[in-house]
Amino acid sequence: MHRPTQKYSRRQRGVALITALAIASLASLAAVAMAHSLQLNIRRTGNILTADQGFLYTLGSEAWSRGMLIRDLQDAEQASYDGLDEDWAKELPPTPVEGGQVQALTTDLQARFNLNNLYLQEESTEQEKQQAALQLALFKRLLVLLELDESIAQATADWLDQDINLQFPDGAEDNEYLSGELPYRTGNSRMGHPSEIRLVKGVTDEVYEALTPYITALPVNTPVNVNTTPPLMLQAVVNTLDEQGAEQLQDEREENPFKNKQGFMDRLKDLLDENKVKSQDIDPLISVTSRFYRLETTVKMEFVSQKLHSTLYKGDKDVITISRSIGAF
Ligand SMILES: [Ca+2]
Ligand SMILES: [Ca+2]
Repeated sequence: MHRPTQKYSRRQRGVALITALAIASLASLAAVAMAHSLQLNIRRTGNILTADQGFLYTLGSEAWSRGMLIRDLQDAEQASYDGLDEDWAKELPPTPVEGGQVQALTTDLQARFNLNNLYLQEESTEQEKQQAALQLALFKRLLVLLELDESIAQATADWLDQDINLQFPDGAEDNEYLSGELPYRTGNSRMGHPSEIRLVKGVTDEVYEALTPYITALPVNTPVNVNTTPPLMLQAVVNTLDEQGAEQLQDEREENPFKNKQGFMDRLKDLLDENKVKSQDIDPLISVTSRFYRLETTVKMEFVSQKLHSTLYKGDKDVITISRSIGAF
């Protein structure tokens, strides 16, 4: 009677041992999985905290840029013109901060062509239409200088204007876009971001890439600041100015920025034949001061880097942020 019991007992002990081993291995597997998930959670939380810290640094950079522009406003001489010799235009080189580094640069958005200068309402006056025509001619010249198709200028004007009448000969209205594979209509209003031009007829990725450094989309019409704009844009503004002349003006303004529009026109008349300077066509396109600025801040932290673009508006008494975007644009 004892033998079979012993046999069963041994067998049971074997089963119990295997069960115990299986439980132990399952428990260790679960422990490893839990530890792994805990580590991931710790890293994830760490990244969120670092990203938050980085974002706070970008806001700090914005306050720094704003402070520079406010100081510019408060000083009578600095307020009279805006040029690249001023404090706001100086880059903040990579600067160590707790947990990483910050780099920032404020640039003048009025160094660029404002696409929204082409915007026309149905009730626009004759004078506004004439101004828009001058802006259209400027945009065409910019496209030609960049070796791009100048018909993009008229298609952009049609995209922006409120009517659906085709401009002759290169315009494009709803019919052009509704017949595409992915149909859409024209904006018929000011652009919120210059990348909207990618929807306009003829604007490929390559075209957009070439245009990007030269265009902006601001909420009101703006002239080009001749103190900050690149030489190519100076040539687009003054159609009789060649590359050499534009570079000469760029060199001269480094030491002696233009303090008023007349100073620029006088210098142009010295540089070019006086008959070649059509003041009435150039004057409405230019300024020596700017209201809109772009701040690009790069924050590099351990495991996390981020870029913030802020658009700042300098009013008569204060400077405010009108938009922010995180990422490449
Ligand atoms: Ca200034
Ligand atoms: Ca239209």
